[in-house]
Amino acid sequence: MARPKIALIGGGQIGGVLAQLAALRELGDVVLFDIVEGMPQGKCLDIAEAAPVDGFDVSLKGANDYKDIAGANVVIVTAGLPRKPGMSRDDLIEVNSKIMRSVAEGIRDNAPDAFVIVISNPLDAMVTLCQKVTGFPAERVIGQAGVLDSARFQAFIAWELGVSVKDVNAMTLGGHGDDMVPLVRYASVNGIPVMELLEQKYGSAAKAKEVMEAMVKRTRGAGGEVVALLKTGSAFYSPASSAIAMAESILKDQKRVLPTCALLNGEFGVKGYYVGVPCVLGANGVEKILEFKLDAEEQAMMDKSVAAVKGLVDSLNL
Ligand code: A3D
Repeated sequence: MARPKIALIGGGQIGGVLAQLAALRELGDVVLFDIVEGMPQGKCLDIAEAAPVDGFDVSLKGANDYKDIAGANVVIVTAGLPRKPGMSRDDLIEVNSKIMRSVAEGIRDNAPDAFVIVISNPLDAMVTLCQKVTGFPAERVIGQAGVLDSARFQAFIAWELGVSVKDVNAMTLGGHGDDMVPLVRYASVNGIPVMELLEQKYGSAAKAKEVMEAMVKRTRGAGGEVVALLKTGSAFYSPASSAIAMAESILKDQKRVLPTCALLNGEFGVKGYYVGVPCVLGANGVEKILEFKLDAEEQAMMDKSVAAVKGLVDSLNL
């Protein structure tokens, strides 16, 4: 039986880590595509030569021709420019939408049965464009942002409370921008509300609220925090890990509930736009969108985040 095939479009910072993680986890054979000649081939050779040390049995191939992605089960897209200090994700729309159009055509014409996970920014707009150009059903075209935004929120909570990241549950909804919605009410340590634990730690509800607000703010600006430190690009280890978790859930039909940028059809009061929401990801892609009641404050934050997404997506005139 043939191994699954994973095509990575964009062989830059995130693409390279994606290739290595996919190989280390033996998710399938990897094709790393980029327009730069030699670079994806070099990265693949480098990773493949670590196989005897790490002990993985998959093949890795660098490519500059879309024909090489034929038969891919999952395609992960990172083609496009990352931001530099002082830039917002939205500043990338003009240059990255041109790139995304050509990438989506390449996927449509060469891997018509693939599931597509987009990472390129501005995320919500790039997923929308990718789905429109490929014409693939929406359950097969999704975006990675929420897994990472949620992981950052979870990490900050774990560090604050001095507990394992494995026991923290927390999620962000909405667009992948400064208005994203970290859900405080549902943040827990193995089911124990985080707010209750903060109150115990600090002895007052007011201080607990202040500490949580700081973590929410840090989560919203977490991408920018890394950009400011790196100076030459944006986060790449954590976005790669996040997209691999989504790909793995689809390839292994795990049915994990992961915050996913998915096309909504009335859920959370949104119709016809891609926005981050919890989804069941399995062998059929987005198998279910898990809708639940937001309180008035959460809904207001969600509406604000969705308005920002709509403004950007509408500017593409699709
Ligand atoms: P980078 O290291 O620059 O890699 C991008 C790659 O895309 C480069 O190797 C380019 O050669 C390649 N490329 C450019 N044009 C094309 C094309 N037409 N076809 C194929 N490949 C092309 O960037 P990166 O890997 O750090 O980031 C990639 C994207 O992910 C950027 O848009 C970032 O903003 C975005 N990003 C998203 C998140 C999310 O969580 C959503 C996080 C971090 C970065």
